[in-house]
Amino acid sequence: QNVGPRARRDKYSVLLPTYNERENLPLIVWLLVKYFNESGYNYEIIIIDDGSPDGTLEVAEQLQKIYGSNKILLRPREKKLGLGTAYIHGMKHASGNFVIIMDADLSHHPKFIPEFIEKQKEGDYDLVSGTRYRGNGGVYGWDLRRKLISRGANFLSQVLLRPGASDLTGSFRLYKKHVLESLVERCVSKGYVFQMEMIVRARQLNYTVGEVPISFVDRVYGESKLGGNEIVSFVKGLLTLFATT
Ligand SMILES: Nc1nc2c(ncn2[C@@H]2O[C@H](COP(=O)(O)OP(=O)(O)OP(=O)(O)O)[C@@H](O)[C@H]2O)c(=O)[nH]1
Ligand SMILES: *[C@@H]1O[C@H](CO)[C@@H](O)[C@H](O)[C@H]1NC(C)=O
Ligand SMILES: *[C@@H]1O[C@H](CO)[C@@H](O)[C@H](O)[C@H]1NC(C)=O
Ligand SMILES: [Mg+2]
Repeated sequence: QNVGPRARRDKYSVLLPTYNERENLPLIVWLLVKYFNESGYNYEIIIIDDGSPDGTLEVAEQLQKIYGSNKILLRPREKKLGLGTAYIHGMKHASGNFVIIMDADLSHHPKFIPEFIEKQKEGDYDLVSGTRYRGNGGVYGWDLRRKLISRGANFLSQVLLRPGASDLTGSFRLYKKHVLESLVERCVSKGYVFQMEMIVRARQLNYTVGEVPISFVDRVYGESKLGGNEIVSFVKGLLTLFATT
């Protein structure tokens, strides 16, 4: 399906940043392999582990043995240096002309990837963003507090930034590689604000954005960590973006 000459040349590099994802990694990789295999697109999976104390890297090495070192690339770093720089680090090693960014904790289901790819081709979009706030999109497993925070953050950002995309803080996205490179160069924020800045800068640079509704599922394994500090730094980051764009 959909494997014309153009599609055959395209390659999708999936960046999987991990920190303590030992329980989640085997399943996410298996699902990625399954959906790529079924849809016939060329791909590689780049795992960027930041010295997880739970042995995530050892699990990744096992997976590399199972699926092959042309499909699973390991680009670990010594210690936890943060998500933003993990993407940059992974991107440098990506050989695809498209890059897919997603979480490794099963919050983002690989079944949506073929939809991202088809959407991208449909409008030759520069980036395709997964959205929890349109169509069949949604969130599962969050308590009311977290839903309200997320909605509130998104609403406030929509009002202040008018970014032309419905989900600003989501991190399940597909980029043309050169577009990702040019955006990353310009983005200075950290944490959730980083994802938002990427979309805002994309709009400034007149990049085209496609959207695919996704269901986001809260992590089952591992620690969740949204606290007061994250909220404060999000609001600070949002206001900084508002002031500087
Ligand atoms: N390499 C690397 N990966 C990270 C780092 N921090 C988080 N990650 C990974 O980035 C992805 C998203 O982080 P999460 O901790 O799930 O962030 P979140 O979804 O906002 O929050 P919860 O799932 O509720 O904890 C996951 O795959 C993490 O393992 C980091 O410092 N370095
Ligand atoms: C991938 O697909 C091929 C044929 O389409 C099949 O033979 C193979 O078993 C599949 N591999 C996986 C891991 O699903
Ligand atoms: C984006 O498009 C607008 C309107 O067409 C134009 O004024 C602006 O210069 C463009 N920006 C860039 C970076 O190309
Ligand atoms: Mg998560």
